[in-house]
Amino acid sequence: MALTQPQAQPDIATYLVDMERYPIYDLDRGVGADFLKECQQSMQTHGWCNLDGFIRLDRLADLTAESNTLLPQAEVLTIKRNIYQGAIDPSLPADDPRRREFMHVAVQLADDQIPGDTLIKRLYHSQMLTEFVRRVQQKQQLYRCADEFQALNVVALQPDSWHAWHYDTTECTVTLLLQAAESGGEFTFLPNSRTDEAEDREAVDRLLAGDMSQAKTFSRGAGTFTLFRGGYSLHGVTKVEGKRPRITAIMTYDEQEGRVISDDINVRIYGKRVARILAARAENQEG
Ligand SMILES: O=C(O)CCC(=O)C(=O)O
Ligand SMILES: [Fe+2]
Repeated sequence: MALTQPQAQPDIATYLVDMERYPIYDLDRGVGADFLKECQQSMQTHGWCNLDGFIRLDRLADLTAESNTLLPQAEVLTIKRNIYQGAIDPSLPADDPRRREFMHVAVQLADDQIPGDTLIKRLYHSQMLTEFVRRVQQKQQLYRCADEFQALNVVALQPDSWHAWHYDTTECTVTLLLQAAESGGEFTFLPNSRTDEAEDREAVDRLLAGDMSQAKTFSRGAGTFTLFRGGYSLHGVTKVEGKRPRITAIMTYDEQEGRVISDDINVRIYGKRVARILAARAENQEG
């Protein structure tokens, strides 16, 4: 009887990503190494790396259809938050724009609502993709976020809604546009508008006052993969116009392995559904 060796599962990225344009399968040699260098330079020079058509057009439809199938189960999240998503410098005057709270309304699937066998979850879990993100961000170590709610999210912005200006709570999030708005819904940001020590207050003030002249925006078709430093770059999405919702997958990474987010923050973001899950768990542990 012939013995067959178990075949290693091919990485889902080789199926979904346009490897001719974006050869992420080998970042150490040839075209892959050249491409990586370009991405790193773009991060260093501009603070972003925008990869249009990252997902193969012939595969994108499946990815989008899958999100559209899951989204009816998603919660409508209504979150009031300031741009820092929390702590404000107490020395700021009461009318400072940095104290302002913005309303964020989105239909949002949390990680635990996205099954493990979906293409999007498999793509997020792809070692090849995580390694690519790590190398572009030039981190010694980079792990997918281990939080059961935050790790991977699918966010639909309905017509007339926008994603309020904010800094992410993790440094390097990646966004993959699955379905573009008919118009509007532009991802807009101030690359590296702050460091751990300081913030470009002039640029931030301008954006908060509605002046987008210093902000960066791209025309991004569905399938575009964008890397930036969301924890250090004030960003948001302009108002979605037309009839079609704008859908993005948000992939979260952290330099620390096993990073989870506090229950308080998760309840604040994800609301009653997550509050119920956590309360039921606490009860089980007591009982
Ligand atoms: O939808 C996008 O392109 C960005 C979303 C975002 O900034 C976030 O979820 O933190
Ligand atoms: Fe963000």
